[in-house]
Amino acid sequence: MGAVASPERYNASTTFVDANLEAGRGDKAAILYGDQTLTYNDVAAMMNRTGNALLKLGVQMEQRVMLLLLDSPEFVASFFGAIRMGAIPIPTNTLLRAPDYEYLLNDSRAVALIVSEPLYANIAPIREKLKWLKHVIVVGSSTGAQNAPAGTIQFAEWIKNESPELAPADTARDDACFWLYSSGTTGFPKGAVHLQHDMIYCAENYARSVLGINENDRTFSVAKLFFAYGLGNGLYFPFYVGATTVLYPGRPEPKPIYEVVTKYKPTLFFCVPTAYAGLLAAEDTSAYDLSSVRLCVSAGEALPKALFDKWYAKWNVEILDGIGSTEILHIFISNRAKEVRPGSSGKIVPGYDARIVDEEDRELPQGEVGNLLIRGDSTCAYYWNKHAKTKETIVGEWIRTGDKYLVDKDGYLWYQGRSDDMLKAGGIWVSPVEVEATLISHPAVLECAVIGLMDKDELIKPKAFVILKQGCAPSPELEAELKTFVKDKIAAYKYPRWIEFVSELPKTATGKIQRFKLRQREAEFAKGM
Ligand code: 3UK
Repeated sequence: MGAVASPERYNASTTFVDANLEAGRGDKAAILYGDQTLTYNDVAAMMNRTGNALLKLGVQMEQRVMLLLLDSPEFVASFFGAIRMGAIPIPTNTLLRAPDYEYLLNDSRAVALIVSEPLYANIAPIREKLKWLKHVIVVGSSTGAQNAPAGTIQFAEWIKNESPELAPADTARDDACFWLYSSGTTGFPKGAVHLQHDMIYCAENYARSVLGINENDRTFSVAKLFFAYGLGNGLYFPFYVGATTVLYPGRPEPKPIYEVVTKYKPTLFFCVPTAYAGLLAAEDTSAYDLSSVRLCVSAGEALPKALFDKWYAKWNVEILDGIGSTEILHIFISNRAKEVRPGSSGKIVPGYDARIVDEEDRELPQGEVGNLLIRGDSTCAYYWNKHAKTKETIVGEWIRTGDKYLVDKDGYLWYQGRSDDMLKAGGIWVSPVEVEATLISHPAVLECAVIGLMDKDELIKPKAFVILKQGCAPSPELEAELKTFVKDKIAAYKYPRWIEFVSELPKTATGKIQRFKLRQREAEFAKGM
């Protein structure tokens, strides 16, 4: 199980592009983008032109090329074009700020940056501080070199006269292929180095085995391509089987998401829990049609049972929750169609093994909460220039996920929070996730976050920050009701001793609640008292 054949000399671009031409799919739609359709022949030509243009700039094997791109054909051509000529693309979060890009460009020593025009404003002010960056290529809606900002190259002009043919670089299956930066709770982001053989491993073991993806599928990922999650969903999964991907460059708001689904009729829909909640909260959905979708997928954070149920009741399609990570590249534990246990992450994906261990790395009995370790051949080789972090995280064949899990007697794995966000109340572990999931099932609650807070005896107890749904007003009665509600649903010691009604919660770019920011805020508040 899980062994995926890739020869010793192997360039990943051949699996995801050339193989489709060889299978006779050259004229088949690979990408739907606005009113454009790009066939697999078009993708191959654009990839090779981009690879040739990088070679002409003097970019060498193993040099890094940062991609700061909206979901678009240029993303696809840049990603596979760089891989093809042996350079290393780094798909990068488009929601960050100039100082973040300064760090990422200098840390990676990228020699070229390919950036969407609207995002260039975050690069222009830091150009002087970029020690290694030589070339900036701007993807604009406008054509003509004269329109590119000063000191940049215009993408369309850049590739226009290049040859559509390019032999793949002579890379090995274990060569670096691409990097993805992953941010922890502390310190700078870490560049996770993925190898040439990693994508095919996830495509075969998760996309084909678990989702049953095939050439008749059409994918749409609300999560953008620069996320490890979106990169599989919207690019190398569909390309692995010669399916079609729908790329949407805009903001993932409920209205455009529903419009894209209704218009392009995807069969596989990939999203994150926060966006599912937003889609469910949208007011009038009568004009939208999701009947094309055979499966929905959720990852990035745990999908509460209540969301699964509401979505199923509304759209009559299951959401398969699965957990993945940037380091492991894609989903390694997942629910399966018609075998979903809502609220769980599902079962281990073929090609991966899980261990749940205590603080001394001793295997725990079934049913006990412990640290999740994973083994599987899509795991990154190491973190770039972060030897200590690499050794802390990757131990032989195993990688520490930083997640708390338990496994039930049927092999379903249940997420219990991050190891760094767990709290104890009265000496007993409380999972903030469990308390949150309970609160969310209350009809007045839209979103919430739970952290540990010191009470007057300096003992940790749970505190909840609650965003109410539109039309619900904060009141002492509601506060009391929510406490009782939780006390009645789960163990009494878990109920939030304090509830603060708020209008927003601090979140990462991926939509994960930043509990540490709430803890910081509470600490500052206590100091000031
Ligand atoms: C958490 C989940 C509970 C968990 C990702 C799918 O999220 C992805 O990667 P990141 O590096 O974060 C990894 C961490 O996020 N998490 C993700 N999914 C779930 N927790 N239930 C889930 N379903 O703490 C994990 O360690 O941003 C997701 C595919 C590829 C990915 N990189």
